[in-house]
Amino acid sequence: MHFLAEEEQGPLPPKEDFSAWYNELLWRAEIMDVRYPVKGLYVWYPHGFALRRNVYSLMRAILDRDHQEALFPLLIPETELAKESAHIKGFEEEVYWVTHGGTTPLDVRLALRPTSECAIYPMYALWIRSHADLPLKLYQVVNTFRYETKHTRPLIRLREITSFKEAHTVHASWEEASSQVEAAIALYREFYGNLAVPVLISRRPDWDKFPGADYTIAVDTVMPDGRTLQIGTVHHLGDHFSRTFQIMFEDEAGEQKYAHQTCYGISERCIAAVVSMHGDDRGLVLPPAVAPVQVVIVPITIGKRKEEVTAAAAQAEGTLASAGFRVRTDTREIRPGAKYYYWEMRGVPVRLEIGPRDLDARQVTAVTRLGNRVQIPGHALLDGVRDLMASFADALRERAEMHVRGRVRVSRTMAEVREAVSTGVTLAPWCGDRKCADAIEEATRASVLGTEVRSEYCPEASGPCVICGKDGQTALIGRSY
Ligand code: P5A
Ligand code: ZN
Repeated sequence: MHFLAEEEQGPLPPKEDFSAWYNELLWRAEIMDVRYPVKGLYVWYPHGFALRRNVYSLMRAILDRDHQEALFPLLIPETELAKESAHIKGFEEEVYWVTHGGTTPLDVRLALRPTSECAIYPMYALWIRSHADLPLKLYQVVNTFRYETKHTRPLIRLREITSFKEAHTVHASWEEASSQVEAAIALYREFYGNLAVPVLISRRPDWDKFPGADYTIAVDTVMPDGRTLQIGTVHHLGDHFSRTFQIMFEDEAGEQKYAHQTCYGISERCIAAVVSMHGDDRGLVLPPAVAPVQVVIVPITIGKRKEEVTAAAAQAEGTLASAGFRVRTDTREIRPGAKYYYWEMRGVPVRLEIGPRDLDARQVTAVTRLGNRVQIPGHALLDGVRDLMASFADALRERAEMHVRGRVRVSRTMAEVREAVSTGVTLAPWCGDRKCADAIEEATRASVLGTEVRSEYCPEASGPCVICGKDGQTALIGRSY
């Protein structure tokens, strides 16, 4: 990896130039290497992988309260994938096919899962017998493959999604499944709350719902350039798949009934959101909850008293590590300035500097990744770092909320919509007709993302539709990734 004098690489492109900044940051901070020779497939560096592990641990901790983790196969026989007609229609252009075993053509072609409904539901049909088996709530974290034709981007639009967390639930009634949809939205809210990523939640227009769903609720965030990124979706599947796959149960009265289902998913886009939301011109800025290194200690050992400084650094590391902090001491033989640069690029929340002057004053100097500098007395190191870390996390959250708040506007006319979507998203009255949504898109290159918007950042905006003037409800409109 690149341990060369990093400062010599020159500064990152400014975050204002978002695409250039994003691409450059991903490899300099050692998140992803984009040089793998297949389009849309990328490599996780160890630092990126450590971030991924922490982010997905948060997700697992939330899901494990009332879901169980399982694992289903990657390959789906064509006969299963083609069973649900809306589903296969939605995915047919995106499926990768395995057609041969060696040189022998397969009797039944095998799809690389684009998502796992058709791998999981035939098994659910075998497993579910009675109302006592319900609700069933399973999830898996797997790779999925989608032959995306839009511009591919690391972590954002992949052909191999490496970190697809998909949950699949089964219920006795449509109403129970819709309560599960609400529960899943709450889980995703909590998850993104932990990552300090503000979200906008809305119901996708019918033509944009998941293939095979009754309705889709989407979680979007607003990227630094004002475009939205869909970072999670929750689908009410009704009984479409249970009728297709014969997922039936005997109810309390002894009658055979079709089950009702939901599914919901998140990909490594959640990491794209963390990187993009919090990063700055000097590199990554990571929330302490997921930072692979939470505290880096830089001993200032130039000149005399090297041993004393080294011992103090080791003692500080021991104190913090045994309290559960992920802490590293950087003892490399390079200038302290080069170390600061290196760890700032990688998003470490708190840096401790310990030098001769700190020894004399019986203190350490602590600097957060947002530039807050304080002296912590040696005897109060643990509490001092805890407090500083907590205030850093709060500041990060506030900054992200300010960003999103500043990018959301209410519009009443098409002129206002056009203006608003050049820098962010807008809430505007829309009648619900696809024709009007198409007209908005044609005029602004922004689309109707959803209605029934739920977010503390989004005021109500009903009134006459911005296109036809008929009665309209509040619609979330934006340009999306
Ligand atoms: C829900 C889980 C599904 O596939 N089946 C199981 C349902 N929904 S989805 O909306 O199609 O995908 C879920 C989320 O995955 C992200 N996503 C992607 N991320 C990176 N690259 C892609 N090509 C890609 N496609 C989808 C989105 O965040 C989406 O909400
Ligand atoms: Zn209209």
